[in-house]
Amino acid sequence: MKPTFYITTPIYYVNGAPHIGHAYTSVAADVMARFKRLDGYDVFFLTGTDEHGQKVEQAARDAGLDPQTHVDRISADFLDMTRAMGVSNDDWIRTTEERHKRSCAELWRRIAASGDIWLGHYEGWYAVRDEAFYDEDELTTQPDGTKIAPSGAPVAWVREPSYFFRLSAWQDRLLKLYEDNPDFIAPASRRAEVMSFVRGGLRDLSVSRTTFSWGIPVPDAPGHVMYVWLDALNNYVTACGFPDEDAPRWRFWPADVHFVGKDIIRFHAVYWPAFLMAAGLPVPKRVTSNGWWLAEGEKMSKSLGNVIEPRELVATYGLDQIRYFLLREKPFGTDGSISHHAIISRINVELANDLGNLAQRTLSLVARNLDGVLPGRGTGTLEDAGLLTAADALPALVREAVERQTFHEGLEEIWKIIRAANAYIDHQAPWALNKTDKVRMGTVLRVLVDAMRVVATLLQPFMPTSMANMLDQLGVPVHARSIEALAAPLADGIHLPPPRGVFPRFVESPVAPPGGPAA
Ligand code: ME8
Repeated sequence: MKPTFYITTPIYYVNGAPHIGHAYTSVAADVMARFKRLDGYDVFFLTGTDEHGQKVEQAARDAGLDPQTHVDRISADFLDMTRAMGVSNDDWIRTTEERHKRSCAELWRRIAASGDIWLGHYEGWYAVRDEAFYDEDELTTQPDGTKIAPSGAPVAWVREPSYFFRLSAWQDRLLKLYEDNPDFIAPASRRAEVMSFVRGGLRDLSVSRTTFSWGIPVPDAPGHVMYVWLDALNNYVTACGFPDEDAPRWRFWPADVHFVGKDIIRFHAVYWPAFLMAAGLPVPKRVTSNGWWLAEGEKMSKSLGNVIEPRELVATYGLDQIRYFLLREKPFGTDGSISHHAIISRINVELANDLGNLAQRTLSLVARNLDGVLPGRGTGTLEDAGLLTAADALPALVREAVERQTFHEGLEEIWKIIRAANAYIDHQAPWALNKTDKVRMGTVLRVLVDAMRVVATLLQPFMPTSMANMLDQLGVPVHARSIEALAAPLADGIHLPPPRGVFPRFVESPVAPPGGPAA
């Protein structure tokens, strides 16, 4: 039986249109899901939409729609974005679904049964934009006297009856969880932040609201709806069939990794494990957080009009090109900037030149000088062995990078081999060998095909369509494209199809691309 692997994205609020930040977290999680499948795991990959709470209710009101019509519409738009980004999720969860309401009611009952829920009054600051409570000392006073949260969201004073979760009782057990599991929170800088937050002491958390109704009712408590974060986090167990622990999907719980943005690490690394422990359920193994994308160096905002629409980027540059750019341009955990200039440079230098030309040069020589017949390796030289040994070492390096979410380093390792293969072909000059030593030419071309096969196999999770195309051209059968299959060599003498370019150069048209002209 294959080992299981459960991977999730945040479920996105349906208060506005999807932007590149949402697409990014989903694509990064998708790369890991696809890599794990390629590496022999039984993967369950979940994404979806977060549809309750005051913020969504307000967005519906602003749109002049009843909440259900509004959430149906925006959720469909997020699903469309998810498809457009090539995300290979196995399920699409919406928190307005019946299965989720049932699951939340049961989670609530279990936490209440453990004695960790009490009824009181909440009085304090709340930011609807973040759907989060803040302490006075976390806020900044603006010149006009209003207060804002660390995220920049405006806060308002609320006072209402509320149920509380006894978070204060979980401080030591949370700290023990972080200490016993150093990989639970990534990257390390976020882990340190969370640990210092928890060491600073935890206050009980308000987990129900009474001043609006767009939420999941608290069992046996008329007028109370669940705090949207309790509802939202629970999506991860709902999709595994909770509370039915005989459900086939329950085998995936606990999650192996939750992908989240750096803005929501506290909810996932503090509240979520505490809720689960209180309910007597196992906690996830890892919460990994991504940094922020800026648009041409600036924070994206509706008021600045610089919000990047992922589907427009894909229409302009191509899906695989954008997926590659997002994973290559910045380290996963840190902030980075999207600019048209940077996208074009990655496409033209790394995809079209380094990788595209390598394939084209090699495969057109096989087609032209060997009638498309894949030669055997023959007797190798030290240089051949150097390239092949480096290529053989690649799967382990990329696997490690994916496991740590250092995707850019994994890609850099792959590009080291691509650059080495380009240096090799220049030095061996197989085009010249065609006249002087045809046998040697065959060996050189075979070494190149074998190195490119490793590269294309490992790049599949990043650029699925282009790499399927490249593997077709390299003569790799569809059933032999896993990492394990690399151990078995391609048969000598097979016929390779005529080569076609995989990555065209991006030539700027006189019309400016969406989002303005290239910088
Ligand atoms: O927080 N750069 O949903 P949300 C990179 N519903 N990533 C970004 C980004 C940016 N500029 N902007 C957003 C919520 N993201 C809750 C989650 S989970 C149980 C509930 C990504 O629609 C990032 O992953 O505000 C962030 O965490 C997520 O979008 C927030 O999406």
